[in-house]
Amino acid sequence: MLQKLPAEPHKTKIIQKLPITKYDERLANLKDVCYNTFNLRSDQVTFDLTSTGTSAMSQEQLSGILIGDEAYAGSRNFILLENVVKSILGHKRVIPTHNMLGARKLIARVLGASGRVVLTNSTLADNLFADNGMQHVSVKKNVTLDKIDPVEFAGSIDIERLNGAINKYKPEGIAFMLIETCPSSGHSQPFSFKNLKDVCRVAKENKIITILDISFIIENAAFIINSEDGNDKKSIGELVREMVREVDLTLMNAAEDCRSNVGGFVTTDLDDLADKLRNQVVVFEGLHTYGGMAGRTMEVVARGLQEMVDERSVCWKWSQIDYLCNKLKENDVPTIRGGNGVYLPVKDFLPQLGYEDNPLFVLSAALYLMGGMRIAIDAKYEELVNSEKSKTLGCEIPWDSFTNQHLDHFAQTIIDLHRRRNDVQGLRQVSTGDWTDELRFDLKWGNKPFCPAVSGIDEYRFEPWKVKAIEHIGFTDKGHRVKAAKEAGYNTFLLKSEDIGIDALTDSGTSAMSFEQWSKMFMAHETPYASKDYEEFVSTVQEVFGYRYVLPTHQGRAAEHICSQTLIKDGDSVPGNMYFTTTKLHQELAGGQFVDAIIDDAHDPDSTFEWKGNVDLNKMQDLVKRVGADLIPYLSFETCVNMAGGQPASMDNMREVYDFCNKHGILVLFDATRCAENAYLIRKKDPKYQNSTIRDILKEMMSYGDGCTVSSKKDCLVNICGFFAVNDRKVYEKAQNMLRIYEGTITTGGLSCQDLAAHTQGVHEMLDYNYIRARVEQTQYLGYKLIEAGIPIVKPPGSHAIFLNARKFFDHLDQDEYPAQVLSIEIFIEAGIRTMERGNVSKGRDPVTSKNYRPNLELVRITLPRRVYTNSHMDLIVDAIKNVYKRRHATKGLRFVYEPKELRFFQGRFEYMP
Ligand code: P71
Repeated sequence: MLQKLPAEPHKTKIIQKLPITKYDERLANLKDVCYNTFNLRSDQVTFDLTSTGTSAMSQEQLSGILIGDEAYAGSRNFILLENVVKSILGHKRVIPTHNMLGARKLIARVLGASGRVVLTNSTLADNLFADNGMQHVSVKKNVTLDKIDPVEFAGSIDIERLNGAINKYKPEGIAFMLIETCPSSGHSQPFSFKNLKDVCRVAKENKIITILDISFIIENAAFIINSEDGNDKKSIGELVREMVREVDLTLMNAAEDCRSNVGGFVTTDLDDLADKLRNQVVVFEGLHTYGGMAGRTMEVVARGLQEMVDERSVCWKWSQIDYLCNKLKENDVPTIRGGNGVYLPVKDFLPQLGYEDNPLFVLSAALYLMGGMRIAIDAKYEELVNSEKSKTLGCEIPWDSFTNQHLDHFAQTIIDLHRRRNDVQGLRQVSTGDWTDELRFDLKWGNKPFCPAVSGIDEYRFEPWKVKAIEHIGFTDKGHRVKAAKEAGYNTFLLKSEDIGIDALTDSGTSAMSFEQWSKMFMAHETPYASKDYEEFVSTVQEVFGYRYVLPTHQGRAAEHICSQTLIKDGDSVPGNMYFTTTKLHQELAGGQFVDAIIDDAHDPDSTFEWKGNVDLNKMQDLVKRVGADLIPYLSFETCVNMAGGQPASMDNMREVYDFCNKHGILVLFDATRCAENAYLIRKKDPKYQNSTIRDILKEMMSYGDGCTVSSKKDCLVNICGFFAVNDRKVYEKAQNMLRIYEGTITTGGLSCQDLAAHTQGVHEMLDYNYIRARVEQTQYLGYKLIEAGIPIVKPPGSHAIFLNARKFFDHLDQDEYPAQVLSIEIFIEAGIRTMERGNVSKGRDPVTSKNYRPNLELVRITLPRRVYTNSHMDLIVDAIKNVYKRRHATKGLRFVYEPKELRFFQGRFEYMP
């Protein structure tokens, strides 16, 4: 049996922004294309619900794009494809083609002949075979729509019909037998393995060639494993090979289960057939070792073929389609569960419409209008409307491209439409044309609205991006994790990444970049000197943050080093709204002393005050009184304070603090590392800003300061980079010298131009309201779910991380038994989730007494990388923590077996107390 997965067995590597439209725009777009969704432009469509060429690739597949051997003959990529076909499918010969039609073209030339018939389980005639004079004869089992159920294997061939057809046309009159895996013309229903074997036996007896279209073999195999007797112990890989062994040839549309964007091939073990096909390749496709595919495409296809039998990814697609299907069924929406998506029976949906009202096109147009979804109709019109296929509209779900939040949106749109189906009117055709892409429609009743105007997408709650590339994550069993934890000395910093399922150690440098960022990277011109990429880096930071001078650094602590050395002199006091390790260290290295100036609420994990990041003006006042403003070079003002739990400061506080500092000649320098998150929370919590853009809010925030240091590895959505920006020319000049000495040239700060270019794009993306909402709301989602489950956390939930209160969690442990360390390792053992201890271990020992500091806050940080994990992963984290909480009182404390003198949390090793 295939296991149901609660969350993706991968993380997001690269995203692409989804085009989001408004109802009125969609209505206008629909009118423009005369209600034919085929002709909508991709930038008008939020969700293309076709699986063809739209799946997310693995990062290994994607990187294959860059290692294409574009040789005309005998390319390395083709040799790889041959080897993978051998190992995955078991066939020794492969004939590459540019796509599925290329493959069918070769078949038609070699095995087809005018007047012969094609026996098949497809219910729609193949246009290419028809054009070559072949007749389509469906021998599929007859199953009425209401009886369709995957366990019925409705894609099977009716053996009696098959025998009847053989008797009628005689083996000489039959070109070949074509069996499609989960054919879309049959609502993506599978055939059974027994049926395949029976069909192939009959074909063999009659010397009829059998061809298996393996484009959806994985979906078909999944059904067999899950519901056909005697197959539940097989792996997907085994079953795929067994299925292929039954037939003479296979055909593959590589834009489906191989998850390429394009490409195809034919495979066989029959040498003379392979030779004949090869001779046709050169006529129609290309040379026999590339067949109309770029070398890079063959690389992507080969890697995709290799990966497609990965059990976990199959389980996830299975779980996703079940998830969508169940949501619809729970809401009484008539739904057919197909291998490749859910299929909506048109008659049940729109019973008031007749054939002449074009109900299939109506349903497609209505789903676009209400939810920004496109289910295009692509066929020869007359044949389609007279076929089985026209009875349903298939919402295909590409591999790994959409999250369950997207699926929630699809379900809600379909449910809403179904509830109000009586308000939908028909379309009349106003053009002629054989093909559906040529058709134009108009409203049947021009004076009535087309369909109900529900809000749908305009109040969506899904990630505003789709997944373009994924990275598989380590999945291990508990036994393995117990061992791994022991080997790592019960310290999450010492765990190997390959043993981690969900990595919530840090949000620093762990973001998924966008395709837009990658494309900007590729366009950069590398040079260590002055460059366009540097200029764009500077002008973007100037424009967004509002400061005059900008210096790139390789990351945040380099900016802090330069800032501190430039501004602090021996004996200075540097107030800040809570310390951060690297910030404080550089202030001290420059001769300063950190003074905590955050409001008291920030130190109380149970205070639910909304602006726990605020600076306490009384503390500032006291400091000025105590040391004098002359010895305070600047206030270090952190946005969304990390160590306080990702807590924001209010705009009012920033304004008042700046006024105060100005009056005393004290500079305000922001640590603007998490500034967009703070801006979002201002918009959310301060009614004065509810209609402002993130860009405007950030600009105003920064106007209450004289400069900033930033670790761009957080909000700026890059994996490496930082900067120092300042208004004062003298400070800038001094800092430039530091940059030359310590970091690199003044135009790179030691970075590549690629890094600068990715940063410029990242800064624009962080200001996108839809993005930053999804980002912060994911953290809030996790926080409130934990609160609901009664887990003690720092309140209120912050922007980048949730902090577990380990002291309360393990109330039976003494702080010197390191409850936060225990909790972080227990969460790993429970579910492979990596978190960070922020308590007694991190704080260290008092050098005078050698005793542990025993800080007030004994916390475990669950930090969320940006755009990487989904809410399904959040649910998994919550479940794991609930389980640890249930057995908390049986959990023992830890003690050091190796304790380094400095920064002991990085390298320290522990054992459980006896
Ligand atoms: C985080 C980090 C990264 C980190 C740093 C030290 C120990 C463990 C992990 C880095 C920050 C930060 C703020 C507010 C400056 C830096 C340094 N945070 N200011 O939270 O949060 O930036 O890492 O780019 O040098 O895991 P840098």
